[in-house]
Amino acid sequence: PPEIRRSDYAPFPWLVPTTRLEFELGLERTRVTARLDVERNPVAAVSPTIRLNGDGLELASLTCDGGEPEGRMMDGDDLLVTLSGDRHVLEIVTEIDPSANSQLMGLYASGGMLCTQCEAEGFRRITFFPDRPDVLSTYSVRMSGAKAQFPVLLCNGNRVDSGESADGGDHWAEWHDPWPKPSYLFALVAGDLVARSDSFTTMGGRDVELNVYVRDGDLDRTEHAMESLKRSMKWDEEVFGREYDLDLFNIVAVSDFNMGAMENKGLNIFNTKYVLADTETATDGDYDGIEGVIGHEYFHNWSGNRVTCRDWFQLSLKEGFTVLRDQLFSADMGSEPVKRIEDVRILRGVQFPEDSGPLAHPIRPDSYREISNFYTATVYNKGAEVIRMMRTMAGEKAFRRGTDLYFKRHDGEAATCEDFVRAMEDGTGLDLEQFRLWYSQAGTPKVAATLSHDGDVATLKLTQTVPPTPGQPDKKPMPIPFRVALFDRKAGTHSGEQLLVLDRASAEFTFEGFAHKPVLSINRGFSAPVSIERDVSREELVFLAARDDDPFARYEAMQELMTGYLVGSVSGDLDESESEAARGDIAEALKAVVEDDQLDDLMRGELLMMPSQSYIGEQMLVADPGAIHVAREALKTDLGTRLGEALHRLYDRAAQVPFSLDAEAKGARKIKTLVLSYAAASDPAKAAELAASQYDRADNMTDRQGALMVLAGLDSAERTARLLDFYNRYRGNALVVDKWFALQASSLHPQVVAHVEALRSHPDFNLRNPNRVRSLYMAFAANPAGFHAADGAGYRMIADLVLELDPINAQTAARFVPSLGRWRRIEEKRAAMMRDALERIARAPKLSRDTFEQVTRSLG
Ligand code: B3K
Ligand code: ZN
Repeated sequence: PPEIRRSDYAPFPWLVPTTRLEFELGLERTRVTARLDVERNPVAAVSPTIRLNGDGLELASLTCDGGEPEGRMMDGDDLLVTLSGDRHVLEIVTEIDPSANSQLMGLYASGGMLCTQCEAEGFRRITFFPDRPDVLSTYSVRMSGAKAQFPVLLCNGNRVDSGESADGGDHWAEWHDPWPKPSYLFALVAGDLVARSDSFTTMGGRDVELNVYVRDGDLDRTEHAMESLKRSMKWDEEVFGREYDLDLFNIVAVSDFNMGAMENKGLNIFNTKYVLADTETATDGDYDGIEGVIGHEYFHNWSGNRVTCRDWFQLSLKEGFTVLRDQLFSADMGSEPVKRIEDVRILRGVQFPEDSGPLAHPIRPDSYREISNFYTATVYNKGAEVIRMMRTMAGEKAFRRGTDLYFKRHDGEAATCEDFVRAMEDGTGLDLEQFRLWYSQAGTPKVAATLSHDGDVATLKLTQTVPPTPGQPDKKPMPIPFRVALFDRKAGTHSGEQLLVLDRASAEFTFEGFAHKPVLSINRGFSAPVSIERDVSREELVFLAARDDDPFARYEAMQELMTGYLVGSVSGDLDESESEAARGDIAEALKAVVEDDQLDDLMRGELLMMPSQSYIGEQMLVADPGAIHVAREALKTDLGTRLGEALHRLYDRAAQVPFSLDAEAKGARKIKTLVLSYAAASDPAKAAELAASQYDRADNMTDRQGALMVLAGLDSAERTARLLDFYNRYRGNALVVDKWFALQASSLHPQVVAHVEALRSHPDFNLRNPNRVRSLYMAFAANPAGFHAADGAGYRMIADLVLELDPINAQTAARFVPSLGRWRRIEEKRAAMMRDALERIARAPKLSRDTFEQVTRSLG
């Protein structure tokens, strides 16, 4: 497959002002008639042909201006038509079989209904079309089909007409979307659905009808989604001044979906996982996830749809910005510090490893073979961090001037990241010349920070290095904004936070008026997505963990205390007395957190959480997953033992809090399961008993799943009985059965590999349903104890899965490759087996473009 380059961009020679589509719907046979008005694009090079992209399509008929076109030919899957005039009407008929579409791109069948997924390049699986985001067109759609099978017919925009056939067997609907859009935002749904309906009045007084469509029987699990939608609409008006622009907003939940959801204009299509919730079946995390994704897709109406992307290299223009918008929304709806910590955990747990591995790429990539492979944590989450840094440097007010200008300037256009940065410069007054490096350079900057003290002057020396990444051996220094405070260690306070921007390889900053050496609090709020090596004593970390008034910095001090110890202990750098002293300090710091009555439980839970195995591995050049696992579990055992009583008191207190969805009750639930997991390491028998009782008494899914998660890792009688009970209780509810698979695949149980192998043959396992595949295998690939099993069985299992899944669903298959691609950072025995697994995939005779690209880059 060819490599597509950002530098090769050229405007499309043709405009398509209007598109009329007619769908004669059937699960096994759908006939699509497309009528395109095309005219020459005055700002593009003149071309004698028009390229209409296709992907596996059969052309049934083609006319140009009602007759035979002057010329036509196939170029691979694309159709080239000769056009000699300035304006033409093309009519294209294709026939497709949605039931055979297991890739879930284009028009496909899911549980008896029809739906679409067109981003990034799915529309070309429906009809021949210039399937690129810079071709904007106004769509009118007529859809018809059997009334009994497809009682509900939905499309983008507004429904303008409908009716039925003389015998009443078929019916039809006509839809018109007044907003010009690229083909990737097209959507259609036909099926037997019911809706929760509501309305929202916008700030300009427009009454918008809102519907959340689900399968019959799921209606009473849609309240939270609807409430989240209304909150999103209100928030975007208040915080970004963005108003909704149609009279109708529909959300449809489908159970077969490649990712979370899709922002199609006026017709968002969602994975059921991000719509359905009630307290019996959804955890607190599920509730938060729904609110965040509903917000994200809604916010795309402006950042994505009204202003879209010129080409797919600009993906972060809409995704990075929209992730930032959904993060700010969720922070406003709940606990801001806890949301920030969660977002940083995702960034460091997923994006940092990506940025330091073979798949590293800038947030605005320079080339790709398959664009689906670039819907990454780098484009999304690092992209959000980059925009967040501009907001930090500009301040909230000026940032809003920048976003207002961006929307005003580019409304109705297909824009670039450069357009965004320029609007930010013009709106805020910032000079972002050097800052643009954040768009072009990959790799996580490392910053060394040392604080010295002389007389009454403290000097902070900062030195940055941006590591080499594939294709980018040499890097330039980037501007890195640090929120910093210097604490007086006696008073325990500081005299104000400052923003320092490190924009050279190395710089010194001085601070006067310190009789004693202060304690440095740096990268407060995680103001820059970098990793910091600071010269800090354990005593200072204990101080910050207890006293820092920035919640993130406090969390960070706690993490650093534990990470420092674990890295030292795995590398054999600590002797017994140093180890003992470190563990003692960690335990004291945790105890202070347990007993600090100023803390709410949601935040307390963050401070008590151990760093993840992958985060610890990331701190080492070459990691031994087995050794890290052992060290981490040993620390958990030690802490659980030392803090036993304090933790159990905390548990008993939390257990008194009755169920509700408010922050206090959510915090109590978080604490309970956290205490159980420490107990599982220090006193497994007691933990099993406590977890079993939490499970049995649970009146909500958070408590039940938390208890079962702990039990799943223990070899006890309680385990088997509760796992069986859970399955029997919820069989038939796909989203909960997904949890049942995931709990077992992510467990600490020594037999986890065998468990996953057995679950593969379970009658409820289904390779065609991405949620089910992810629930078993993504959970497993993220479970270091299983995936990194010393004999390589975990690697072989993932390679087998990729090979089997690739012909069925390439996008989902390719998402499993990066876990094996980490081999260079893993000790040599395992690394060799990981490479073997990758090579075995690479040797397969017919790989998808998706998997081929990921495997080649991972081996390269
Ligand atoms: N824009 C879609 C992602 C589409 C992924 C296609 N492989 C969802 C989102 O980010 O909101
Ligand atoms: Zn998005």
